[in-house]
Amino acid sequence: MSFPKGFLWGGATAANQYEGGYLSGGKGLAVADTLTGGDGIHNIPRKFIVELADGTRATFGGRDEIPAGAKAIVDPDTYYPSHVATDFYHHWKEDIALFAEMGCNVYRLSINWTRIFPNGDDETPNEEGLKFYEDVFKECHKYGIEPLVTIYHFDCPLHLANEYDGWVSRHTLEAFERYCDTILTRYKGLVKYWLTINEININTNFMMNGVHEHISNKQNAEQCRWHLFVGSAYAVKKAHEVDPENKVGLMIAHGASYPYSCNPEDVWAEVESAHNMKWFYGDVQVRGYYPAWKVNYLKREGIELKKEPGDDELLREGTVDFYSFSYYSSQAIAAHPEKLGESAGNQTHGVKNPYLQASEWGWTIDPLGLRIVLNEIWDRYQIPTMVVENGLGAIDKVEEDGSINDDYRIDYMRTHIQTMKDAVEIDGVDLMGYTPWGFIDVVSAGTGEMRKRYGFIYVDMDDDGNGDLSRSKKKSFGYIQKVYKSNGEDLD
Ligand code: BGP
Repeated sequence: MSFPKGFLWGGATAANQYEGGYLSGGKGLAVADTLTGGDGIHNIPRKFIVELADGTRATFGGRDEIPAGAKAIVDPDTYYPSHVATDFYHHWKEDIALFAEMGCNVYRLSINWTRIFPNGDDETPNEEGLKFYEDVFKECHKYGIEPLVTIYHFDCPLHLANEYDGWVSRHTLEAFERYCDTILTRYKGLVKYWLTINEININTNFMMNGVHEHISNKQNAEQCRWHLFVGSAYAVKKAHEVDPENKVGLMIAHGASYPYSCNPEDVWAEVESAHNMKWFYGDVQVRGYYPAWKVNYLKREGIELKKEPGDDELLREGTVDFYSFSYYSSQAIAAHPEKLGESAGNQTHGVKNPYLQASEWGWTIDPLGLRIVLNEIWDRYQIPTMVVENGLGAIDKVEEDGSINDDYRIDYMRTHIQTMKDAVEIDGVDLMGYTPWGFIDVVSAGTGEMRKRYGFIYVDMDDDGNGDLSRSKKKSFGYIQKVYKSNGEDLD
């Protein structure tokens, strides 16, 4: 047997892309609730409507820099995909039953911070929100499904973003610590697997972390990262104090990256890119301190992190139990990319890899890259690892008879699970589990689209909010069920 007994098989979602019920049960607004839809295939970004300091309104792209003092708003005449999303809030029992039928023994979900603290920094938590997740976790246990909970997944409370510049501010970190105290205590015994900050390496911008000036102001970007690291370490330490049985992982977008050629300049460009995009975040959260190159960079740039006494110690004490990551694609990195074409992905922009095909959204499809990444993580850190996101975003066609024949998705899953298996069986990597992304259709984080679907379960909802939200099984549902029920032995 290649996958160990008790291997965690399941799927992953995030509250802001799945839950809906954006103001139900006492929930407050998060930044994600102010993000419109976009169109990824045609490169039209998601947008924010903001009120500027002088009271006028303006629209910005999701990844743009937003001027200091601007406040994102919900415009009554605009469609916001997260408001209903695919409505887990009203379908959770039905959905969890489907996850069980699929053969899942783990379900990765995130808690929406603003369901617990509507403004992020309220004095007391919202009991209705706490109760909602308690019921969800109990329902999971009914079926022998272990919840794996992401504490923070792209859902900075809007109040903290608008009034405090999000994670640039110590105030946001302190509010986050209170939020951690509350959920870790409340769900003791119900949740034992936790992830701290989703894709901590992805961005420091307003969309992810409520930061206005994150490009022109490097100090802001670095201060935001510092607070995220301290917050993550706090969560780990607290989780261990609350219950020594708790196991806590980091969460990094960890695609594979290759030098474009054997020209040492390309090789060095890849080393630098991997440092910046991946290893910095892993090193801090696994080893507990900033690597030398980063310390030197901060000095060179004249950036001085604002720290409080005890922060450095906390970073060392709050190192993670396992290395969990998302894997979708790979990048080829060149020293002189301007001479070559570009390829897209969720991590960084590289250049086109002539050996690989890409998805409709331009994300390269590279199953062997997953084995490479699993090996590099295991070789570097020697702690258990887990693939907590992986999958293919594609346009699905519903046939006359209601069936969805997503063989392209089955191919993607089969080839990726095979390389995971090789990593375990041949390379000896300590892999704990696998939770493919959006195993039920959810709103795309990057583009706000519904048509970019990852699920094995289809949800009737389109890009404009039309659909009855009914659930149906795609062909891939049967495939993944067979894989899970055979503990990864039957991949044909
Ligand atoms: C990761 C996020 C997820 C998710 C996924 C797919 O970056 O953690 O939230 O959405 O990528 O990306 P997208 O939805 O943009 O296709």
